[in-house]
Amino acid sequence: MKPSKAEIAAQLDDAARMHRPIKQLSLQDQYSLDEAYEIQAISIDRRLGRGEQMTGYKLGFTSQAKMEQMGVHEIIWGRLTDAMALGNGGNMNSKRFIHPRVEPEIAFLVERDIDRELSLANISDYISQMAGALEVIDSRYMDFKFSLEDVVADNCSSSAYVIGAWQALSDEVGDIDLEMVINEDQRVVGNSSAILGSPLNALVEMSKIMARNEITIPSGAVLLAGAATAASYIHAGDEIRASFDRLGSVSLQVA
Ligand code: OOG
Ligand code: MG
Repeated sequence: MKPSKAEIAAQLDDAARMHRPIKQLSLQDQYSLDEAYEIQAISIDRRLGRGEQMTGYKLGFTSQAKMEQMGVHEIIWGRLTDAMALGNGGNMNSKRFIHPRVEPEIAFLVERDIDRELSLANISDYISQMAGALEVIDSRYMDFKFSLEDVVADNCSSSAYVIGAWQALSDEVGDIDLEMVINEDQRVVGNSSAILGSPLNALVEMSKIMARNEITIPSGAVLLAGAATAASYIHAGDEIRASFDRLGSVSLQVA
């Protein structure tokens, strides 16, 4: 019999907590995209039930590089909690992850509750700050392989994030050169324009998605616009630094 959404949510939540991957759902049973988002919501409720607090939302697959790397070609969204937040320059314990990957991101801080669809013209009434960021993604599926529905149910692989120093929001966010260096030998370069032409378009998209789902994004929430580049695997001992034009740098040590 096909497991219930609550059972799947528990499996995904346990996989994250025990750092033990599970088989892709879609190789066993079919779940619709709506069901996948319901599974995601239930799995986050489990986290909130353990005392975690929501900190924001993220988008995924907003750039060609990410879509091609993972073979998923639709924009997805997920939820962030305080247990995922790491300090800039801080450490992450790789033993608490399955097969973590890191990607440079641009983050935004919500200043006023977003309870409607935004347009490029009124974004700055709701969002006042931007920052460079790193996102650590860690699929709960074996071999980091998934379908669209699988990854949505798995809260879009969300597992940790690091935010750099906040700066005033500016239109220049649409043209920020960025580079991520791992141990001085692995280097990924990109530009924020790879994110739907500009991360500002990602914010408009995010507001539309949330309006459709009748979710108000509260002031104080952090939003991740999605990576401009492909993600890189990381391992104990790695040092990661992402540098952004105008936004400074963000770093993370893997212990
Ligand atoms: C899914 C998460 C995608 C992004 O920035 O595009 C994402 C994954 O790649 O595992 O976070
Ligand atoms: Mg991401």
